[in-house]
Amino acid sequence: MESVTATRKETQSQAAADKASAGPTTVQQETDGFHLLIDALKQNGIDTIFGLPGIPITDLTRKAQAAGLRVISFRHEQNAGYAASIAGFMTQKPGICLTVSAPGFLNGLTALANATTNCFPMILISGSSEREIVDLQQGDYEEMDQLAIAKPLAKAAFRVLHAEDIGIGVARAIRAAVSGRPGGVYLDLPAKLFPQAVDAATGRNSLIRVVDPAPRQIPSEQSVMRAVELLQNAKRPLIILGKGAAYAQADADIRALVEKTGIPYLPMAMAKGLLPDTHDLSAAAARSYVLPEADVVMLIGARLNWLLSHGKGKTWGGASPKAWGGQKFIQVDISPTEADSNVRIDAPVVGDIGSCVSAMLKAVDSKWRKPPEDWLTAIAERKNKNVAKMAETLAKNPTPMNFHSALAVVRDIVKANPDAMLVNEGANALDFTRSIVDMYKPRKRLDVGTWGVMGIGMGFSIAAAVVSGQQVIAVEGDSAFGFSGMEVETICRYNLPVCIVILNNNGVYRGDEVNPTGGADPSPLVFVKDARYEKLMEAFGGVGVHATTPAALRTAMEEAVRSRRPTLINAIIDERAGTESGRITSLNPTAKKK
Ligand code: ADP
Ligand code: TZD
Repeated sequence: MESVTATRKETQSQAAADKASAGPTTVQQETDGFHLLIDALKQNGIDTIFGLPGIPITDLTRKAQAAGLRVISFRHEQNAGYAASIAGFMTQKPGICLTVSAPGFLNGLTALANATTNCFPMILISGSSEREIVDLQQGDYEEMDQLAIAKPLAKAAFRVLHAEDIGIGVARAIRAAVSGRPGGVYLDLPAKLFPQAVDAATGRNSLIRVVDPAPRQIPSEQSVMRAVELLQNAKRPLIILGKGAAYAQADADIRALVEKTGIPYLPMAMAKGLLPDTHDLSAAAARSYVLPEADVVMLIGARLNWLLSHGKGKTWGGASPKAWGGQKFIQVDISPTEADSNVRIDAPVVGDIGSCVSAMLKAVDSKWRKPPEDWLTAIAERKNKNVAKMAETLAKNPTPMNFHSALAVVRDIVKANPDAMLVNEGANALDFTRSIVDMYKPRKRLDVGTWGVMGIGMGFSIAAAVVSGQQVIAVEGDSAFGFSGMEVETICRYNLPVCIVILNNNGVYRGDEVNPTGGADPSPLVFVKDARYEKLMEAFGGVGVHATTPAALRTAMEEAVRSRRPTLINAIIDERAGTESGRITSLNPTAKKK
């Protein structure tokens, strides 16, 4: 896309303007902010916008669609934002979320902050009100100083005031979103900007096709050698793959590094499938054994944050919650300031994961000695024991269903459809799915990420379907689903192959709590009992199923995958099934006074 879409003076009809935009005309041509923005995005390979129309961006959504961009219109900006962020994760291109001013912007902002936290590249583009009025606080329609509010939550934030600066604004936003550690970027576009007329040639010349937006960052040779030497001399080495490794799309080299070194690995939730979960070297089923036992741990695109107990405490064999376990750490990461954030990193390797892993592969030569046999055997023993125990649990068929008997079905369906995208949120619904449902291919599992945020479900599902064209299976807690449930209309409207499975236990974590006073209000943790979520899907023309047995769940999921129709399966789980906060119960502050 080279050409700047041409528009003529306002006096001409829309039809004439459309004709003009279709091909060259002889009249003097002008373009405007609307078209410059669309052209700037298209020139940079952006093909989809996730958003919600209204003043001042309604016409932008219309014109973007007319110009061939895919515009996915949501029911709430937060879901559009989550969709954009995960599209960024899947494609390495910034996902675009488009919102109106103040409240629309704020609705999108949670997703932007979540994107920054998770290192997903995303650009939130919001229309904003009249600068002069906002700055004098004179009470404009949807008045808000959006740039100032976005700044602390975004990796970068920019405002464009003149149409001929749109090209620069978009270029800066793209570079900020995808270079180095990816993140969320805010782009503020005041309403006045869109109709500003610019001479077409000047406009065309102002656009930038960003060259090499995420340049490779080559690690120093010394850092690679230091890391490889540490690994080679380890007695009990372990690799931890994080979602940064999945994002990097260096799948073949990462697999080769694991296999060539013969080092067992643990995938973080969104790195599952980078190597198939059934791989011999996966230590996932022996997690609580390998973390404290390992002597050298190499993190590839994973931070030592709360998800890894900050690299210390009991999980790592430390004597007390703050005590270090004594492991030596290698950290492969694009951010030079990530190392030493929680414990000492003995061998930081700073660079992009593709370059780092390929340099390490080269350094692992034919003289490489695989890890000691006793380490591998000890892991295999733990693994086999745990897998056998889990198989026993999964084979049970209790009435009502529990998480295990329902997820045994999901596990089979994913195994039979390894290209399907799996979206997952909830507490128990998250933890059990992560450990029970094996993934076979990279970047197929999308979940609550670094914040453990509820509400990503439908936004992620919509983006996953739009970006990949594959079947999406969304495994949702009933509470989790509620955060974005209205988007089932969006799923039906775009006829997306999304199969939602709600593991419905009537509440947050579980459904059997009562009001301790005996009063009429229900407990804050429970919902309407036996809620018929499937009817929500039926309301918009999709398929709704009420499933009370694994057999019914299986039939419904198979049919959903076969038909690719929007489907919501309300899978009824024992309301006593579930632990408060799932696996992270210990993070709940509890009152000392009973
Ligand atoms: P997880 O939650 O799976 O443990 P995190 O989100 O904590 O993963 O960590 C991801 C890490 O990956 C971040 O520290 C980020 O800087 C890093 N990262 C992201 N993309 C790349 C890349 N292309 N190359 C190197 N590091 C990357
Ligand atoms: N709000 C937001 C935005 N994110 C959160 N993580 C929470 C609230 C707190 N929260 C959790 O951490 S999990 C969860 C909430 C409300 C829902 C758990 O219930 P569920 O899943 O029905 O989704 P299970 O399977 O019943 O545990």
